[in-house]
Order: sequence, then structure tokens, then C-alpha cells
Amino acid sequence: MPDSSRLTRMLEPWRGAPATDVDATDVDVHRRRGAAAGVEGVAVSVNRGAGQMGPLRTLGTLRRLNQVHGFDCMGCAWPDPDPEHRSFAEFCENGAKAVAEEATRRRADREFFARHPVAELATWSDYQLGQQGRITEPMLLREGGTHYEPVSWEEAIGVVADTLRGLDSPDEAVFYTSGRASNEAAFTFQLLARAYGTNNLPDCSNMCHESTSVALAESIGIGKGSVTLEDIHEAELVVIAGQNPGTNHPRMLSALEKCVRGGGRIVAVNPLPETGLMKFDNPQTVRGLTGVGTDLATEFLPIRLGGDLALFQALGALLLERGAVDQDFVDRHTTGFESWKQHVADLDWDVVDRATGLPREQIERVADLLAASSRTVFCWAMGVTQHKHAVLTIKEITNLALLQGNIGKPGAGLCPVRGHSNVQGDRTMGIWEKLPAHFAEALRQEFGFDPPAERGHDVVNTVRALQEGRVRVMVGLGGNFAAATPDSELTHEVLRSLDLNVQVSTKPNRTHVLPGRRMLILPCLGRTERDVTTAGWQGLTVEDSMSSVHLSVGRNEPASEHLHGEPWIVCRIAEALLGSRPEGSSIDWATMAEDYAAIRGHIGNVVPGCDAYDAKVQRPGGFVLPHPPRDTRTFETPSGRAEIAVNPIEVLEVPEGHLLLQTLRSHDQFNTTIYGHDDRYRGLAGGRNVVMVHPDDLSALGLADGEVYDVVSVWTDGSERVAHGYRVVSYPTARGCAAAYYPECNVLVPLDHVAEGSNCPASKAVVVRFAPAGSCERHDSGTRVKAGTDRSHRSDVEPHHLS
Ligand SMILES: Nc1nc2c(c(=O)[nH]1)N[C@H]1C(S)=C(S)[C@@H](COP(=O)(O)OP(=O)(O)OC[C@H]3O[C@@H](n4cnc5c(=O)[nH]c(N)nc54)[C@H](O)[C@@H]3O)O[C@H]1N2
Ligand SMILES: Nc1nc2c(c(=O)[nH]1)N[C@H]1C(S)=C(S)[C@@H](COP(=O)(O)OP(=O)(O)OC[C@H]3O[C@@H](n4cnc5c(=O)[nH]c(N)nc54)[C@H](O)[C@@H]3O)O[C@H]1N2
Ligand code: SF4
Ligand SMILES: [Mo]
Repeated sequence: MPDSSRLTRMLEPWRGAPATDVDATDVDVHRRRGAAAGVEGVAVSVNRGAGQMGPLRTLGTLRRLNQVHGFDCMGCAWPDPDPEHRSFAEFCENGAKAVAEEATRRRADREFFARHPVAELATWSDYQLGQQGRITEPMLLREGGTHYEPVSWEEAIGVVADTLRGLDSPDEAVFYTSGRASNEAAFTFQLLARAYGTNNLPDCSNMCHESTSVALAESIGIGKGSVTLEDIHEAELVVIAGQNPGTNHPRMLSALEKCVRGGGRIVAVNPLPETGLMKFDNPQTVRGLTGVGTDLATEFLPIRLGGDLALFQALGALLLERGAVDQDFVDRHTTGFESWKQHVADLDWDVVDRATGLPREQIERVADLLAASSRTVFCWAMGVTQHKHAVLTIKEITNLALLQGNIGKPGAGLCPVRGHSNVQGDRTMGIWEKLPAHFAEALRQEFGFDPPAERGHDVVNTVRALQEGRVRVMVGLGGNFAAATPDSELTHEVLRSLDLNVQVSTKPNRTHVLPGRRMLILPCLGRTERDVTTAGWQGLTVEDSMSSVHLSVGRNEPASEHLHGEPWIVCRIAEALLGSRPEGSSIDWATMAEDYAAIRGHIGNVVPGCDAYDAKVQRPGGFVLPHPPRDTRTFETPSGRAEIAVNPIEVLEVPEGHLLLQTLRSHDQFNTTIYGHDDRYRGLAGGRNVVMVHPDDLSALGLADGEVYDVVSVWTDGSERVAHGYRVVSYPTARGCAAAYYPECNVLVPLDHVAEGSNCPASKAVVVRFAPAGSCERHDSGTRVKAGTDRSHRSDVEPHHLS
């Protein structure tokens, strides 16, 4: 337990003036933490809350977080326990930070925008921008203007409708969604896009779990995970690959603790020894508060980046060897087993060794654990999905689950852990650049118009279309397109070509300061806030990572009297743009704008599994959407069976003198919103310009711990991209691998470097080298793209196939 003076220091109100910035030389390296959460975590929650909201508002707001009649946490998509099992404080440190960021008392009001020209704001860091607080009224940057100016809602909506109406084709517009948007906002947003005439509905999911959605839809007939919270509690074994739950899904640790206390085991697969995988000091228990805590992973596999496909295939082969296959399940419910068996019979252990960097004995030990377990849950996140061969890797994880019949029984299943709090719900509501035939037909029946059939642009293709001048207007429902997307220099440049960029946002971000000809910010209410329309107090609904759908109602006084809820904004734009169009249709936008229950009525009629939607979400805890494999072991694939797939292993060979770099989250950010500069568990504080490198690689490459370098990514076409001024830190990551923070390092990720089959940027495996600081030419945006030169590494970075 920390001594009282340390605790007092930690609780000292956070008075940080928001707009200071830091560089690589400010980075401090501290002790890495041995356990996640504990007293320190509670202190940080209170401290950040009080710093942004003041003490009273902090207490009042956090009390309602994740409670039955309260609001849903806008942090991650981890589920809440059943209503009867919820505790008084049903949230984590990072949930408290997310709330503090939204419920902050700081304001980016019209005076703020009058003081700072957009050109100046463009030089600020993401941290500085986000810390200015909430935007209070619609702000327009007119053509040729230097500053944002306040405009009325009427004028703002008129600008959007007139501009969209003036396009040659609806496909010249894209409608981007970030995963925080509620089901009501998402449903009306896709309806707006499709009634207008386009399927250009890129979303953050395209950069996140898209590989999961593609792989699972093909393997088990539905692109979602198959477990409930109880399954985690009851599992004998939980395998966690490519995920850092202590930071990104902190309450998952409570579920893992329950599993371990009940005799379950955890296997963690990660190039970094993430604190939250090792030990948990649960702040809700005396054990946790006194630092006794619970040990989590029994086996920690420090895998090489991108090695998971080889690992899971090897584990499958070893299960076969051990006779640990549930043959009855395989015969009854799957197809493809014999081909897979033949494929793995030829497994080359040398390839497994090179791909994973793991000792064979350790893989054998994990195979023993798997063989002995009759109930295994497989969890994964970005460390698996953001790789070139992510779709195949997820299919291989699924193979492993199918081999032992670990789908559709208690304590077992597939658990892709989603990111944004409602990213899964947004897809359920139809946010997708591909419009499924059944969904199109349901829209036609319900609203009487013919939705467009052609596939729209996902995120990567949106950037391409912008580059080719095929997109003129972007409408963003939340998110931060400019910062979240790969290849920052290119993306930033092409965003400048837009006629109009419209962003529905809560706080200033990078996208707002990279305007096209005109830029419009439409500020909206957040989840903590009361949404009162002419029809009364409105609630919203969301779906968590385990397909549970429930109501969220905000109660705080809105940040400004000029704010509206996202559904209102979307419906008012649609009304102004479409009126009673498309011909013959019947979309009552005005009613939906004021009464979100009317939207839920339509959701009930259109979205599969959502019949009687409005009634079901009113129940305490809501309801769980159907999942055929979980519920009845039914697999809605073309064969009617779960597909055991044959996946050739790829080894990404890195040329001499280079490392594989992953871009990941610190403990002090939510995606592109930077909360602060304390990556506490990893012991890195004071700045974000750091690259973690294994000490042996430092020596091998002749790099000095603590020195500052330019990081240069090399791509197959010979182009290079540079992130300037990064301090290297000796860190226990897997050999040959490095790690640095997203979104700053998005400059290094080439737009074409994507997962095959899902088009998800492969943000976790970028080939880089280090150059002396300052030796690389600097462009305005801080990077350089040099195409067509330095082709020497070209053939080396091509993946090696083993079929
Ligand atoms: N506090 C907080 N919570 C968040 C977010 C946030 O930014 N802050 N973001 C939300 C969102 S949108 C998402 S998608 C999730 C993201 O949650 P995570 O997926 O946990 O996020 P990342 O930080 O990208 O971490 C990826 C992890 O995978 C590991 N990894 C990287 N490559 C590999 C690999 O090849 N193999 C294996 N086995 N492991 C690998 C990394 O070392 C790291 O531990 O979190 C959500 N929750
Ligand atoms: N290199 C690299 N790139 C990545 C990743 C990576 O790991 N590495 N991860 C990818 C992943 S997993 C994801 S999900 C994407 C995230 O991509 P996005 O979802 O686009 O980004 P966020 O940072 O979550 O969006 C933050 C913005 O949302 C707005 N906002 C916050 N709350 C609300 C609200 O209630 N309503 C509205 N309308 N707006 C709100 C604020 O203005 C804030 O600036 O990034 C991806 N990019
Ligand atoms: S685990 Fe995720 S959803 Fe739960 S309180 Fe923490 S950030 Fe919020
Ligand atoms: Mo995400």
C-alpha cells in the first residue's frame, strides 16, 4: 500500500494547464508496474475526474456510470455484469478518464475559435487540441476564411443539405462513423446515406475488428463473438492474444480474476509483458487494495509480431497429436477437417520457430493446457486484427476452438474484444459499406425506397477515392478521421481537397484543423448529458462486445444550451436534404428527430433479432441478440457447417538492420484523444515520442538507450516514411520487434499495407530502420514520402509463403 504522503501527492488536484506540449527529451523512464489497477488506479480516476469536472460533479457523474438507470461508459465495449451483480462503482480508471474528458468544464467556445486561426491550431498536438474542452455551438470555416465562425443550426444544416444536393452523384459523398455513436444515431445515419443514394459508409471498424467480422462470418456464419461474461467466469482456460486488457478493457481483469479464483488458467500471447496480463490488484477487494492481488497469466508467450497464425496452427497440430479432438463435434458441425489435418501434417517447425520466436517446449506446454481443458475461451483484439494475415489468423483461432467443440457450450467460445463502446452496435444497425441483401429488402419494405446496391468505400478506399478526386464531401458522425487513418501525410493532404467536411463532434481534433474548401463542426451532446427534445427526455441504446443491448440515459446539464443529440442532428440534415424524397418513400425524419422511440420502432422492423426493440431495451440490463452458433450450434454458412479452414503460414522476413514496429495505445489515451503523458504500467511518462526496443536489438543495431532518432518505415514500392525525433527505450519486447504510440506513428503506416480480405490497415507490423535524429528531410507535416528510391529491401520484405 502506498504511504500516505504518496497518496496525497497522487490525489493532488490535477491543475495541468491544458496547452503545454512535450518532445522526446521530456520522456522519463520509471519502474514498470507489476500489477494493474490497485490504489494508484483509484487515485488517478479521482484526480483526473476532479481536474476536469470538479469534485461534486465527479461524484455525481461516476455514481451513474454503467448503472441500470444511468449511462453506458463511452470507453470500451466490455460488458456490464447482470443488474443484480453490479457493484456501486462499476467502472475502471480509464472509464473514469473517458467520463472526465466528456463531462469536463473546459470549453472550446466561440471566443476560443476567434482567438486562434485554424492555421495556428494545425500546429498544435492532438493532446493540446483535445484538452481545450467541449465545443459549444456550430462553427463554420467559410471558403477563404482564417477562423471558425459561429453559425446557427439552421444555417449549418442548410450548408450541408445544399452542398450534398449540388453533387453530381451521391457517391461523391462519404459518411464516416466512429464507434461511440448510439444505435439510434447509427441507424438514422445509414438511412440518410442510403436514402440519399450511397453505400459510402466507412467506419472505425474498418481499422479495428474488420478482420474479425470477415473471418468469423466465413467460419461460423456470424461476425461476432460467441461468449457471455459468465463464460469467462466459468472457463477452465482463457487464451488472450494481441490484447492489453489492463489498459484497454480494464474491467475484463475482474472477469479474469473471477475465472482464476474459480480454478481457471490464463495463457497470454503478446510481444510485450503487459502489466494487466500478469497481475491484478482489484480495487474493490481488500486483497487488491493491500497489493496482494491475483496472479493472472500462468503462461506468458512473448511472441514475435505477426506470429500468431503459426502459433495457433502449431497448437492445432499438437492437439491432433495428443488425440484431444472432439471428433463428435467435428463430425456433426464442421466441414474441412480432413484437408486441415493433411495441411498441418506437413507443419514445418522451423517456420513456426521463425514466425513466433517461441521455444517449442512452451508451445507444447500450452498444448497440454488446451488438451486438458474442456472449456476454453479465446480472446483477441488489435494485436491479431491489424496484421496482413489477420483474417487467416482469426480463422486459425476458430479452427482451434472448433477442434475441441469450444463453441456453443458454457465456459467456452470465441471472444473478439471490441474497441469503441458501440462499434458492434453500429454494424448491427447497418453501418457498413457492404449492404447485405436482406437488410436492403427490409429497408425497402419499411421505408419504400430502393437502396443503392453497389459496394461503398471503406476507410482505406475513401482515402484512395479522395486522392483520385472522386469524393467531394465528408460527413463524420464522431471520430477523428485525419488522425485515426494510416499514412498521415497522404491522408492529411487529400482531406484538403474536400469541398466540404462536416464533423459531428464533441471536442476539437486533428480533422477540424485540416479543412477542405469549407469545414463545419456540428457539436453534439455526450452520453453523460440530458437529451431533452420537444418530445421529452430521450434515451439511447448501445450493444456491447457480447451482443447485449441496453439503454443509456444521461443526466448531466449539457455542456452548452446549443447542443443537440446525434440522432436529432442526423435527422435534421436528412429532412433538409431529402424532404419527402426519395420519391414514393415514407421517412418521417421530423418525428424521429424529436422522438428516439420512433427510431427504435423502425429498428425493430428492420434489424434482425431486434423485434419489439423499444420494449426489450427498457428491461433492466436490456436483452441479448441472437447468436446461432452460441445458442444452438447452428452455423449459417453456405455449407450449413462451421468451416475448418486451411491457412498457409506467412513469415514476415525483416531485412538486416530493420525491426518490425507495432503502433499501439498508451495507458493515457482513448484512441486519438490523448488524456495525458503517463503510460504508467509501462513506466513511460512525460512524452509520447518513444520507441520500445529489446536491449539486444539496441546493441545489434548500435542504438543507444535514451538517444533520439528518426524512425523510417520502408515499403515494398521503395517509398519511405519518417517519424522525426523518437527516443528509444530499452524494453522487454520480443526480439526483432519494436513498439510506438498510435496515432503519432500513423505517419509510418503505408495506405497499401492492409490485412488481406478485410482491408484493415496492418498497423501492427511496419518494417522500420533508425536514422540519426535530424538526418531526414522534414516536410510541413513532419514526414517525408520518397517514392521510387532505395529499392534495396524490396524483395526482403515480401512475405514468405508456406503452403
Ligand atoms: N483506455 C483505452 N481503452 C480503449 C482504447 C483506448 O485507446 N484507450 N481504445 C479502444 C479501441 S477502439 C480498441 S480497438 C481497443 C484496443 O485494445 P487493444 O487491442 O488491447 O489495443 P492496442 O493498444 O492496439 O494493443 C494491442 C496489444 O496487442 C499486442 N500485439 C501487437 N501485435 C501483436 C501480435 O502480432 N501478436 C500478439 N499476440 N500480440 C500483439 C500489443 O503488444 C498490445 O498489447 O481498446 C479500446 N479501449
Ligand atoms: N496506427 C494505428 N492506427 C489505428 C489504430 C492502431 O492501433 N494503430 N487503431 C484503429 C482503431 S482500433 C480505431 S477504433 C480507430 C479510431 O478511430 P476514430 O473512432 O475515428 O477515433 P477516436 O479517436 O475514437 O475519435 C475521437 C473523436 O470523437 C469525437 N467524439 C468523442 N465523443 C463523441 C460523441 O459522443 N459524439 C460524437 N459525435 N463525437 C464524439 C471527439 O471529437 C474526438 O476527437 O483508429 C484506428 N487507427
Ligand atoms: S472496462 Fe471499458 S466500459 Fe468498463 S468502465 Fe472501463 S472503459 Fe468503461
Ligand atoms: Mo477500435
